[in-house]
Amino acid sequence: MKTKAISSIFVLFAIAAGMASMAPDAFADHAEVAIVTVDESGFSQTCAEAQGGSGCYVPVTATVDVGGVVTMTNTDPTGVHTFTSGTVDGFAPSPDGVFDTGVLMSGDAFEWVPEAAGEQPYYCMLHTWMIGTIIVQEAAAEEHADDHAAEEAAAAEEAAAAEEAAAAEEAEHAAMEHAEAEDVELMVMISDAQVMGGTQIELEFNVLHLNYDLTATQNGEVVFEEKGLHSMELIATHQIDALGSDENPIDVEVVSLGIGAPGDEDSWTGPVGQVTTAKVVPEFGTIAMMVLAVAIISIVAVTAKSRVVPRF
Ligand SMILES: [Cu+2]
Repeated sequence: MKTKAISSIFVLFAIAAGMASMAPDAFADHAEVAIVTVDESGFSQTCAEAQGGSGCYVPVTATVDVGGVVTMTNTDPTGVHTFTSGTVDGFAPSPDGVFDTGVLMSGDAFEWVPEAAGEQPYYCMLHTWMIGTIIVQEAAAEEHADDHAAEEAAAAEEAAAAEEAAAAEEAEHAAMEHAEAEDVELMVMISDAQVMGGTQIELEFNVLHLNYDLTATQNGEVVFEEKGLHSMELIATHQIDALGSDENPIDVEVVSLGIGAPGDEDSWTGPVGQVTTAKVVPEFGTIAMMVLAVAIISIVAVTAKSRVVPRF
């Protein structure tokens, strides 16, 4: 009786151990991978594998599934970099056009969803010693490798099923990416001050490198209009040659165009067309004091779905 109990515990343990050892292989997947840049890789080539380093991108070889998401982030606080698909021969780059992050400021990121299996080399346009490789594999390739070896006949059928699953997963990822893009929350705070017979508008953003249009109207007349503005910093100021009052308030409108380097619209991220408005009605305090009348009436986010969310 005692022996039986002990042996059944042993059997249970053996089963559990067997399952545990199988688990990592069965569930190994590469739906997402993050690649970052090495600090100061723009100043020194010591990170380059050719110079005996471990690579200027980390990981220097990344693996991802077809339909997975590769997030490329410039984490180097000292410089700008790109992740540009293609190869470099000495200093002569050959971009292949599969992806290009464009110039990423420190802290900026870019997402790429690979569509085909294979090895994808990439480099930094600005520092050609920075090179890396992304290995794109069929989704669940590791899982199926053993099955194929065991039974050749079932291989074709299985591959078709895997392809179907990969396509479904890809669609799912695409949908997810879309949802994420929509969920980027952009906040613009508008404040104003009376300066030298005009009004200084201060915009405070929660993101760096916002591109935007700024328009100010008074009594239906445009008193300020600039399109395609870019803010490197979290704060931007603009001078308007008009004064707001209770009777004649100035309506300020900021429309977001996207986040990213100016002139590189294709790689811009973030909400486009988000509108933030404010009414400027300066209140005068004591003499010679600059009064910051923060007149944030409403911040209205307009997404692609026309979802209207009032914010303060
Ligand atoms: Cu670089």
